[in-house]
Amino acid sequence: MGLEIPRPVLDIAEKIKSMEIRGAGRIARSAAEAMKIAAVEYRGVADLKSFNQYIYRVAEILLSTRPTAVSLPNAVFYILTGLENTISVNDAREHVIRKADEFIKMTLDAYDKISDFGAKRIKYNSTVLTHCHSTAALNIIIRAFKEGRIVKVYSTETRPLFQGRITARTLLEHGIPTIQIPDSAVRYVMHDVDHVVVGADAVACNGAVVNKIGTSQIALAAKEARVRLYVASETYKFSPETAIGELIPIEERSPEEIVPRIWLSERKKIKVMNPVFDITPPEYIDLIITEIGIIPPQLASYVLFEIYGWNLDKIKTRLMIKTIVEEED
Ligand code: RUB
Repeated sequence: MGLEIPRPVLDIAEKIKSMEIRGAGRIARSAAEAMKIAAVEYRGVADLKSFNQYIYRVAEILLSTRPTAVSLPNAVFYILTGLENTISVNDAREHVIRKADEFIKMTLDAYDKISDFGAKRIKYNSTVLTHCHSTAALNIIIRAFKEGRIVKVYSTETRPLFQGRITARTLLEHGIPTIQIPDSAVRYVMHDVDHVVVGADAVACNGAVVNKIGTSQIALAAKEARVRLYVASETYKFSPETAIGELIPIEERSPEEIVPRIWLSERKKIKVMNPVFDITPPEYIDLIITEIGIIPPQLASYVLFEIYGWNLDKIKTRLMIKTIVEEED
């Protein structure tokens, strides 16, 4: 497509792909930052069509990094929406910068409200279990601890990449008594747990939650033990496409995250599956805690329609932009 994509933009895309930048919220903010850098660094001709082609190309590169966290396309489409009404390159550049800043601010503001709403749902003297590393879930846990509601937290290792260690470190930094457990010990400790608090990579229209692999097993164990499971999810993690029947793709990563490379050689011939997210059905979720309020999962569609409108026009616009982005490739 002629115009070179700035190195810092490609670096962000690479870091999302390699998971140096990870977690749905951070992925979305980094993508917004990359769009902003791309707009600032545009050195092409002063022609709106060229700018748009360039920015759609940037969008496409970012969208191709990781498939599951819907926060990523939601960030990109939030920024692109309205670009069609701009009248000059400067106007378009400013649009992208303004919307990227707006999106980033909105995501950061959401943490405060989510921790505010969420902490109140944790009973005093509770033991909480969390999985993977979710900033939204951690915000609730940290706030609840400060309010004297939490006495200890079980944090799963989260194999194969051990994001649970980031969680454990963060909890300890806040002085929260933390017990790291292998993922397989969840059912063993569940009798000692009052609440499970996890994050989300995507929330479907029917209230199903996509989160780190293992979440649905934890939900199963929680339901069996009658332990309440709360999902901390900003509204930009709700998937509008699921309102028109689209499915959320589940990322599969390299087998080498699971077994030594030598196992994969012709001689050993072992097959490896490494799905990194799973789907927890709404029946296994007690509440979804968003920045606009707390909902039972069955009301997820209300959140979507609150944002995108009952007539689905905004979702259609979004799909239209998506098509343009894909065609530009
Ligand atoms: C991270 C993960 C997190 C959600 C929510 O998966 O599943 O629970 O992304 O995180 P990965 P946050 O490590 O594969 O990106 O609340 O920080 O957005």
